[in-house]
Amino acid sequence: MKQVTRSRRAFAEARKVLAGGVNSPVRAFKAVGGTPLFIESARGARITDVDGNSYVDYVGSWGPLIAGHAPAPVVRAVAEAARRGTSYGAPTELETALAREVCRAFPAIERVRLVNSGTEAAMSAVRLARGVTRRDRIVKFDGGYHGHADSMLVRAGSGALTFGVPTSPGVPAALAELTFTLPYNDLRAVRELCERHGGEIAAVIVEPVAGNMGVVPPAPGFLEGLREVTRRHGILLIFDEVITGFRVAYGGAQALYKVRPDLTVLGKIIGGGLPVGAYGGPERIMGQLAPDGPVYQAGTLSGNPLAMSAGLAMLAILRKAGTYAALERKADALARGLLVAANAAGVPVTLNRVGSMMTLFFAERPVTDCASANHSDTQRYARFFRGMLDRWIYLPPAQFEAFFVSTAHTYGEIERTVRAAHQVLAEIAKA
Ligand code: KE4
Repeated sequence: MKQVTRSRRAFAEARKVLAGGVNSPVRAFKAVGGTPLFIESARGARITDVDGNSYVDYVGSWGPLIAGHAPAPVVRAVAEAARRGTSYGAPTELETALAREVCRAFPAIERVRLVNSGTEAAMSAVRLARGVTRRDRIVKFDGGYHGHADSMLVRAGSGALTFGVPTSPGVPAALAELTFTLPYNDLRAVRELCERHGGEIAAVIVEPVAGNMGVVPPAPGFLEGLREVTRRHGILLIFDEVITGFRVAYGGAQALYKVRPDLTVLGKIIGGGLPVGAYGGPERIMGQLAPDGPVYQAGTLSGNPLAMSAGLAMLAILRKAGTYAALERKADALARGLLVAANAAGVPVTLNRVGSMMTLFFAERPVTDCASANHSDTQRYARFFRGMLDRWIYLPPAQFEAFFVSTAHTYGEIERTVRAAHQVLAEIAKA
C-alpha cells in the first residue's frame, strides 16, 4: 500500500509559507482529494515521490516532457550551459538558434520573441494584436486557457474551470468586458459576433486543439472557418500552441490542420522542462514590438541560456526520424486499452485524443466544447484518479486536463496502465 507520510508532512510545511502549499493551484489535488505528492526525482516515464513511491507519469509536467523526464541530452546541455554562466541579461547566440529552429518548424513565424512562460507569451501576443490593430476587444472560447493574464481569465479553462471560477475575482469588469467568449467549435457564433463587432475586435485567440477543458479536437472546418472570418474582418488569428506546439506534430496543430494563424503562442516543450514561452508571426507584425516598434514587452530572464540549451536539446530529440510515429502508436495503444477497459466494466466514457495528448471523460455523450465537457462526472474521475494512483499510475489530478504520452513510455508501462484501468473501472462500476 502506498505510504504518503513524507508528502503529507511536506504539504503541511509548505502550507506554512506557500499560498495553498503549491505554486500552481491544480497541483494541490483539490479536485481529486488526498495529499498532493511531493516529488523527489524522475527519469523516463517514471516519477518518484518523497516517500519513495514510483509511478508511471502521464502528467509530464503538464506537457513539456514529450521525451520523458531528464533525457540525457537535455541534462547534459543544461549542465554545460550552467558552467558558462546562468544568465547574462544580454543577447546570446543560443536565443538566435532556438528562434531559428522555431521559424523553421513554423513557416507562419518569421520573427520570434522569447519569454518565460505561456502566460507571458499569450498576454504579449494579445497586447501586440491590440497595438497593431488599434482595437481593444478580443475573442476567446469558453474553457480555453491562455494563462492567467487578466484578459484571459474570462470563462477560462484548466484550473479556473476545475475550481469553477472561470472568471477570476481581481479581473476588473472594464477589462473582462473587452473579452468576448464563445462556445468552442461554434463557427456560426463566431461569424455572427464578427458581423456585429468585427471592427472592434483585435484578435481571436484559440487553442487549435483544446487541452484545457480536457482534450477537444477542432470540428472539421472550424479552424479553416476561423481563418476566413478573421481575415475578412481584419482580425488577427492567434493560435495558442503552448500545448500543441511540437506535441501534435513538429510544426504544431497549424501543420497538422494546415491552417496558418497570424500569431502563434508557444511554451512547454520548447523549454525542455525549463521556463520558456514564445510568440511569433510575420515581420510586419512582430516588427511593431519594442525596440523596433512601439508595443512594449520585456523580461529579465527572457532567452535564458540554460532554458535555451534545454529547448535546443529537446527539439533535436524530436527531429529524430520516427519520433511522432512512435508517439502515435503508443498513444493509440493506451487509448484503445482504456476504452476496452471502460467497455468491459460498463462505465460510460468518452475519450478524445489528438496524437499523444488525450482525455478520458466520464461522460456518456461526445465532448465537443466546454458545456459538454462539463457534463462529465468529475467525482467518478476523482475515483478513477485515486484508484490509478493506488496502482502506481500518476494521471492529471483534474478531469479538465490532458494525459500526455512521451517517447519514454514503454509498451510494458502502457499495458500495466491498462491493466490497472480494468481493475479501477470495474470497482467504479460496482460503486
Ligand atoms: P504557463 O504560464 O502555465 O507556462 O502557460 C499558460 C498556458 C497557456 N496556454 C495553454 C494552451 C496552456 O495549456 C497553458 C498552461 N497549461 C496548464 C495546464 N493545462 C498549466 C498547468 C498549471 O497551470 O499548473
